Amino acid sequence: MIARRRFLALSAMAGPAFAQSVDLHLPGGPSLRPLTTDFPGKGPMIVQRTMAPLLETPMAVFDGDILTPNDRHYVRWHWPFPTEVDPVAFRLTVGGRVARPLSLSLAELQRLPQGEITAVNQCSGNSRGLVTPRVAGAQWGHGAMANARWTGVRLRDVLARAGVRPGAVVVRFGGLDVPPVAGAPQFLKSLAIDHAQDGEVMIAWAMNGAPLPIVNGFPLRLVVPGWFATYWVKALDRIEVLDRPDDTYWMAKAYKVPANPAADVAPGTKDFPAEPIGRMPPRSFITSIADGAVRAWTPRLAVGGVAFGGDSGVRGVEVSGDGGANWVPARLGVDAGRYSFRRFDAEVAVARAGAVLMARATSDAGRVQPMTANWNPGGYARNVVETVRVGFA
Ligand SMILES: Nc1nc2c(c(=O)[nH]1)N[C@H]1C(S)=C(S)[C@@H](COP(=O)(O)O)O[C@H]1N2
Ligand SMILES: [Mo]
Repeated sequence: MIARRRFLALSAMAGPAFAQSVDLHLPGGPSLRPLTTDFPGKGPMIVQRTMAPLLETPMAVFDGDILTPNDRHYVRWHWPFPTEVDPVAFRLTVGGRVARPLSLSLAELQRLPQGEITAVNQCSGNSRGLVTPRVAGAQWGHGAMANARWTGVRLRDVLARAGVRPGAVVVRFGGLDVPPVAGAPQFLKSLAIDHAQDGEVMIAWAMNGAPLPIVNGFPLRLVVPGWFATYWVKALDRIEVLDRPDDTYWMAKAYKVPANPAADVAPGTKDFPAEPIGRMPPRSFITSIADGAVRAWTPRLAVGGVAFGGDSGVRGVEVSGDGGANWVPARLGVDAGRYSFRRFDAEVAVARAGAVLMARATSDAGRVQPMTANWNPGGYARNVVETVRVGFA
C-alpha cells in the first residue's frame, strides 16, 4: 500500500512564491492571506505560516465532494515536520505498561485486520480568526478542517498485541517531529485507556485511498473520530501505555478549555476550571457562496454547504436567508457515517437589499449550534452559527 520511496519536501524550505491571495474576512486584523502551491503533495493552499507550516483549505474546496481531496487537506504542525521518512526502516514502537513491547514495521502493522472510517479532521482552533474579542494563535478562517476516508488498523488490536497490563491509565502518542530548540516540549498527546481501546480510534496510513501526504503525517497517523485534531498525532512512531495521567506540556498546559459543554467563559476571563479539549460540537458552513459575494438578483437563492455533527451524526440542518428570522429545513446529502461531512442544500427567500445567510446544524445527539459565540482564551471549539453576506447587483 505504501510505496517504497522516500518523500522529500525541499521545495517547502526554499520559501514559497505567492501569486494570489484570499480574503478570510477576519474581524480583528489583516485578513488577506497568500495562496501557495509550494508544499509537497499540495495544491493551492492559504498560507497562515510557512514553517512550521499552517496551511488552510480554501472554503470553495468544501463545495465539491464531501471528501476533501488530499492535495487540499489543511496542514498544521507545531514544530518543523519530518521532511524525509524511509518507510522500510520505519518502526512503530509500543511500550510502557505492556506485557510485550513491540517494534512494528509498516508491513507487520498492515497484517492486522484493516478497516476504514470517514471522519472530519478539525483543528481545535479552526475559525479562531473570527473570535471576538480577538485571541492569540493562528488566525484561521474556517478552513482548518477537512474530511477524509481513513484506512488503517484499530489501535485496540495493536494494544492487544502488546498486552496492556493492569493499572494502565492513559495511552500516549508521539511522532517523528522534534522541537528545534533544546528544552521545548516534544508534541505528545494522550487518550484515556478506555477511549484508546474503544475500537474506533485508528492508526491510519491512507487518506482517501492514497498514502498520507508527508505534511499530513506519512507514514502513519492516529485518527480519533469525533475528537479535535490535536489528538490525531501525525508521523506516529511511538505509543506508550502509562500507569498515571500524562502531566506533560501538550496535555497538562496546552489545549485546555473551560470545563463546561460550550467551552465558554466571559471574554477576558483568565482563571477558570479547565479540562483538556475533547469531542467536537456540531458545525455547518455555507460553501456554495463566498462571504461578501455579489450575485444577480433573485428572490429565492439556492444555498448549499457541509455540516458535521461532531461526535455524532447530522440529524438536520436549517438555513436562513434573513439573518436567522426565518429558517427552512435543508435536504441532506449522502450519509457517509456519523463522523463525516454531510452535504446540505436549500432554497431561501432573500431581500432585494441583500441576503444574510446562515446554516444551523443539529447533531444526532440533539446538540444545536448556538446563535451566540462561545469565548475562551485559546479560541477553541467555536461552533456558533456562521454568517455569509451576499449582495445583489
Ligand atoms: N506529530 C504531530 N502530530 C500532530 C501535530 C503536530 O504538531 N505534530 N499537530 C496536531 C494538530 S494541533 C492538528 S490541527 C492536526 C493537523 O492535521 P493535518 O496537518 O493533517 O491537517 O495534527 C495534529 N497532529
Ligand atoms: Mo490543531
